[in-house]
Amino acid sequence: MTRRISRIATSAVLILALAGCGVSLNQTPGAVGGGNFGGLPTAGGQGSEAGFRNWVQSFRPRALAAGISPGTFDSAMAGAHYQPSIVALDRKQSEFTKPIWDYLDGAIGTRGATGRSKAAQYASTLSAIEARYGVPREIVLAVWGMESNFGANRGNTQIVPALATLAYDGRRGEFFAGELVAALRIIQSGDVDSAHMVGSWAGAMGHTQFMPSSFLSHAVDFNGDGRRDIWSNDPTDALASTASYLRQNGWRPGQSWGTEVILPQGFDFNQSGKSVQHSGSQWAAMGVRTVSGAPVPSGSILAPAGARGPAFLITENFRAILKYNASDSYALGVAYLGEAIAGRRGIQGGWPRGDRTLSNSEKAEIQRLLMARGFDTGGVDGKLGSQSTEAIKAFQRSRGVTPDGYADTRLLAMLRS
Ligand SMILES: [Ca+2]
Repeated sequence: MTRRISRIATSAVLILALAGCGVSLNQTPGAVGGGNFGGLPTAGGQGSEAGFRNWVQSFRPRALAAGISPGTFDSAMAGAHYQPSIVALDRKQSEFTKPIWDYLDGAIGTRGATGRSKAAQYASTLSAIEARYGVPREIVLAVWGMESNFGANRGNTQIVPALATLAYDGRRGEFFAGELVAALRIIQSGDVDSAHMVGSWAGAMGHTQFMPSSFLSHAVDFNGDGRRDIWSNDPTDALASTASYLRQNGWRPGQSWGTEVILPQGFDFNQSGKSVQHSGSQWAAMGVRTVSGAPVPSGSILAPAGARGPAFLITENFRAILKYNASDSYALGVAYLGEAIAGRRGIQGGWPRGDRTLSNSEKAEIQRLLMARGFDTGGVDGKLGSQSTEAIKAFQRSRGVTPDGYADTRLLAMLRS
């Protein structure tokens, strides 16, 4: 048996809940684009235009020290104003997130058909991308579908003012200050000017919603016109940049993301979760089989709705998708939108659709009660990530119930008693 701590669980990721997008998470990739920006006079939710202008001036020397020219900084910031509406979006916390089955229904929906028509429209481009990066077209198309509905929702928020507002606001100021420097670096490189650098309110840009730091690390000029252009109507550079991103984050050509599996009666759920990996033959020896009857690949078992829902055997390629966005739901959305685009079957197992959705305050209560009992969830934020799941499994083991890590009303009742 091999057992290791998932790189995903330990990597520093920033998860931005997108307003109105259920469990959809913004992407996490890349190194923050420069230096230590701590100590700036941030607004702490009490922002004003005057305070913003002061912040911009105090930020200027740091941007220049990071290699941004005075001309680039001053012209990009000249039209930037404080945007309270963006701060409001950043602070908006919905009390309910969709259960994974509703999220996947919404994420996939009719996009399989759209994806197939895009596959036909961009067939030669996608062939060239596959040949260069080894990422299959249905995965690249699925990321495009998930991120911007195939370019329909690329966002038209001015990125520099948005990032400057979020950096000044300060709730996650360090992160956004780094992304602002990365955005200025992109403008300085000539790929786009500040007026055309648009995207979503939290800084994700273009067809496949790259954060500026990810753009700097992974964007490519695939059509050879001299600019890395992920913004214009032609998706070529954005799709190639996405494939480049996945390849550089561990995508293995010729392998799949994984497959749905059927677990044997009495499966030991201590073996589930991304921190446990086995070879395909080891899984087969434990009685795990694929729904298709194909050989079981090597990897980890993921059972997002616990013992009463479907199970998946995920490979390194699934982990590469998680580098794009560290949410199991998101990665399954990409995987199964890809299956739909490729004309393959969807998820065969049934979800526990009758389960009542826990509110975020109930999830936070679960975390608090686990912490009080000595099971470390890594904090109380109402979001049940990898560490919370491990804490739930440890609690379930201590109570002698199936340690599937699934949080439902029964778990909450057990913790309250
Ligand atoms: Ca180009």
